[in-house]
Amino acid sequence: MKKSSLSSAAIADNLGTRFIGQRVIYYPSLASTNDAAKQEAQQGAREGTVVITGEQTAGRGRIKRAWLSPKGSIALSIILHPELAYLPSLIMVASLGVVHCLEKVAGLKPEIKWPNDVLINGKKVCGILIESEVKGKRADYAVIGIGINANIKPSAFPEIPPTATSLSHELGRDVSQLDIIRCLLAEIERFYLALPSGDAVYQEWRDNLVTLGKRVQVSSEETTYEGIAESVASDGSLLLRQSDGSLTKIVAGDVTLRG
Ligand code: BT5
Repeated sequence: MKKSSLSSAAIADNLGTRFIGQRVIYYPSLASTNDAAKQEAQQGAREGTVVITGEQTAGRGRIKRAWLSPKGSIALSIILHPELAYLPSLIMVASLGVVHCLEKVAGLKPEIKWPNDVLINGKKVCGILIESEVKGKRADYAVIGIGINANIKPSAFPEIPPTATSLSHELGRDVSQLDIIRCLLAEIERFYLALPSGDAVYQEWRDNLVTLGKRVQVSSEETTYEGIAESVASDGSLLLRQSDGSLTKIVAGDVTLRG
């Protein structure tokens, strides 16, 4: 069965990328691929190295939240050495990579919810966690961590909220994790390589955001804002029009759609 055929060789074989996925480190089980990738990066792993696992036992979301990745999920992290200026664009690269690969491989119509979720039919199927180490004017490394609910039944896990879905739940059948992973690595490299050529990645990301034009509530650190999600800036921040007419720039937060 295809889903049990995950291995470093199966993922990297004839992948056709320049660097992403040319080296793949596969573990059947791991605490967190982001933690392992950060360790690899600190030890000088080359750009494009991918750490991937069959299940995470301590997967992480943002701000110390847990991310559940039972067997049947996809959990991987990609090590990059981007220029500092490209760090804010990595969330765009990753989200668009996920959207394109789920369209191509699974025939689904995913949408991006600001700042780091990919949804299918309004439910979260993928979370993205980007972590980086900056030394002076240089990004020492960045790690793009991606978790996709592939062949799992979200309702079987009390820790996964009812706002989540999975690919198998949406399709009514299991998907090939290998096909999704290989496509994902190629798509992410394509968008990453497009960054120096201008605004195309930002524009496509903005145009795929389900959040824009909607009335939303945004919880950001200790403040909660409400208003219309008017646009996003090219640094990835959300521009929220509040009822007094003011425009607030929000760098990070959690969005709830209102009505
Ligand atoms: C995220 O955080 O959505 C980022 C998740 C990134 C996971 C990847 S997997 C590979 C790499 N290695 C890691 O250790 N992490 C990355 P956030 O927006 O903070 O969402 C976290 C919240 O999502 C949790 O508080 C739960 O409510 C919910 N959640 C947990 N597991 C989920 C799942 N499998 N599907 C949907 N929602 C989930």
